[in-house]
Amino acid sequence: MRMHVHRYERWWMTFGFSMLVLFLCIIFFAAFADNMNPPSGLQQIDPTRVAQTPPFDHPGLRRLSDGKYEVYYVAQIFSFNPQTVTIPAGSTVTFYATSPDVVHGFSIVDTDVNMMVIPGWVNAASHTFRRPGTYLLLCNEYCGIGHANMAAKIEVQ
Ligand SMILES: [Cu+2]
Repeated sequence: MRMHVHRYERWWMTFGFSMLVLFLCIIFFAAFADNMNPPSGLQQIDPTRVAQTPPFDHPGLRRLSDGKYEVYYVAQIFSFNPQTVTIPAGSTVTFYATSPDVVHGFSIVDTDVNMMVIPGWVNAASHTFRRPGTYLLLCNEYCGIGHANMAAKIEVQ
């Protein structure tokens, strides 16, 4: 016995299946050709001991060499520590962030730095700041009542 499938039904099934194949192709292309992958090999940290664990016991800016910096951030309800860092234009900065409480976001406006800050993990992202200006660092994961005020600044001079 052969099941009858209406013509429109068949069109939509073909359309749906084609879209699925198309999306999978895009994901595979992004992963293997563009090398876009979820962060891996991340560093772990005890979230109850962030304030005692170097280098997060002294969050802030470290100068590695000319034009190379790193910043260690603690994202905690509802602020970032440090609140402001100042670097010369043209610097490449690696941002390290962790959280002792809940999941936060770490997004720097006008850059492609956008990561999650997850308790128990240290996440990292780098950016080269070519243009001088004040860059806004925002939490973009809803973390509670004060979420909207959770921000910090990066001054590029
Ligand atoms: Cu938030």
